[in-house]
Amino acid sequence: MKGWTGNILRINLTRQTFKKEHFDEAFARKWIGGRGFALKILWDELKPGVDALGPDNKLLVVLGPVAGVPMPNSGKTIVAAKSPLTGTYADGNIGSHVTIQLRKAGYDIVIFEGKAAAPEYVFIQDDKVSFLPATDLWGKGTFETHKVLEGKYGKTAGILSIGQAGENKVLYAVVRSMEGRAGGRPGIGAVMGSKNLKAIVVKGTKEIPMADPKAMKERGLADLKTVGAMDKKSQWSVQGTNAVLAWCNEMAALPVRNHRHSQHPEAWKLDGQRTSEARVATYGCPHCTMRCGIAILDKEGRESEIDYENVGMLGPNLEIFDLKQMASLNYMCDDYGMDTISAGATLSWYADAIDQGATRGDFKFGDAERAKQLARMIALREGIGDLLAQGSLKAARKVGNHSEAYAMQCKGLELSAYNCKFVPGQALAFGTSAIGAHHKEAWIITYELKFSERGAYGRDKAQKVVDLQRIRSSIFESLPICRFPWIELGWDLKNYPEYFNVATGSDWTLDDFTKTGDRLYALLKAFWTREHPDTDRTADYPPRIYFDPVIADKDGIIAGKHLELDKYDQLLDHYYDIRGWDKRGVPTRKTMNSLGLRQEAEELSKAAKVEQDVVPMGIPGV
Ligand code: PTT
Ligand code: SF4
Repeated sequence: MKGWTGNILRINLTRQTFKKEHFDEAFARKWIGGRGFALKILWDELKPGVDALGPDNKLLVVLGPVAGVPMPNSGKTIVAAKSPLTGTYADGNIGSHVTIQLRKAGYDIVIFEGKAAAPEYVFIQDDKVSFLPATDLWGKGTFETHKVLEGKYGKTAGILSIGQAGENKVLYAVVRSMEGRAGGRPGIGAVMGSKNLKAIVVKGTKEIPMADPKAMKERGLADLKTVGAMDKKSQWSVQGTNAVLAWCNEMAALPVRNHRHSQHPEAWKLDGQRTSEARVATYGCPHCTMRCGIAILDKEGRESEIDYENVGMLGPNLEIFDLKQMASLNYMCDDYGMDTISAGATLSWYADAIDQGATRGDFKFGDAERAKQLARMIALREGIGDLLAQGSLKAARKVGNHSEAYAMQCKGLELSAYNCKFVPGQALAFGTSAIGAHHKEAWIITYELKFSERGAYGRDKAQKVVDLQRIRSSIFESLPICRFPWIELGWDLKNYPEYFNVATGSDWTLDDFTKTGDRLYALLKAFWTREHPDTDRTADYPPRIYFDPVIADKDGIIAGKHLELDKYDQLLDHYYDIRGWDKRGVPTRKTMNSLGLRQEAEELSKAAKVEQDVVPMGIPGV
């Protein structure tokens, strides 16, 4: 087998044992790597209904055939597990030296099982694995943890760690890496904490396997220059991801005050121009010439690395327009190791619930000092922080009083920073994202607002969501590789199958990836269904308040507008029809069979007692 190492490292934390296993070429070609590998392994190895924070859940660190090779932006690692927030398959995509070091150590997959008896970290060095005490690191933030481990193992060592949020099993705790990278929004950090695993350190000395190393090197070095030049010319990384904030505000697509508004006159104080002017340092992932990590100083004078999602959710969404205060909240989320999107959305739900009289409390929109206290209380699970550590949906279900309607989440995961009250296609993208409301699955908002009719519910939007889910799942999350050269600079999508072919000696085209993307999306939804057997199409709805006239802006370019339920249902019908799923949003047996998921379809109907429709629902006249 070329391109893949073919090796799995299985580590049992309870027994402090490890063994090397192998996967074959058929498995590799069917699932590619990254998300594909993780999804299939978790489907096969996790019992349905397993406690996501119990020892029987498994934590996976997964790479793929182009991970760590010398090509543009190939420094990404997938972390995956069953999520304690959504109760289904979850993953995150992190820039890390782990990508290179783990491939050099000879592995594409590491599976952590069980639970360590006491806090520890694991050091993987080629064929050796050491289980080391982390008593001194436990209770420390991710910045200090990283510094200590980097001091011990060197600057190029691959290091993944959790902060106090992961230790205390905050349901949206992330895994952190390098100076400013974070991933695993749906609580992968909490799974790591539940295993008493503070950190993973990796060093490897072997060659990364490739079918044609010479061609890879020549083409990779040339393309690193090409992408670097494209970035310079477009000036994209001057503002990085936060360039989109001003556009969202202008287009009335910004989450302001828990999505109750979509624009704000003070939003400019946090926009890309302001954050790039305040820049004090720049960070990036390995093998990247775009380096989009912009660090600014926070209120306390600490370096805080910001991206659009962080700014949007901790700034306008909480009506905090003081750049340094927003940066402090961002720094705290990074240090405690919790997701900025879910933290921002859970805090804004709380302020909203108080405002609406659903609960009592002393937190108001715009109160940055109290927001910082609450962030600390969440990470340490103190007082009200214990409720807010569960995310907006679970907290709303406890509080009641109709507050679930404005918990801004889908399938339990909070929406990234796009206000979709009048953006039906992006609402569909969030609703149907099989891991919960994450923009990484399909970001159609720019297509929708620039090139199609806003407020329309046509089949083209459902098709666009499906197309993006296909590409993103199979190429970017499974190779795995950063999507920014393609999405931000327009570097041709065809490059990715070509690099895959150089790495593996194949002759794949984009169509092969599309088909794999459909397989992955069917199994992702099957995973959700197996864990939630009573599921129906409402699991693919965006937050209910988007359908309520109460959410409509009073003025501005979308005054009086909101989503319409009957039309959204039509859009969802188009989506299911394109996918070959039934009316409840469950992949039909026929569809699963055609995607090479015959065995999984059997397992699904047994485990979830789901009688799958044989014929996908058609839409008359379409
Ligand atoms: C990602 C999600 C994002 S996506 C952002 S900002 W973005 C938030 N970043 C956080 C952070 O920072 N600290 C923190 N404590 N929580 C955070 N939560 C949020 O997490 C990230 C970049 C970005 S910046 C984006 S869009 C792209 N995402 C990619 C993706 O998903 N797939 C892919 N193949 N390529 C991508 N490239 C870009 O990577 P999650 P990172 Mg992250 C500090 O992982 O779980 O998917 O959450 O990975 O290395 O930090 O790079 O405007
Ligand atoms: Fe990492 Fe940004 Fe480079 Fe992507 S563009 S690899 S997220 S630094």
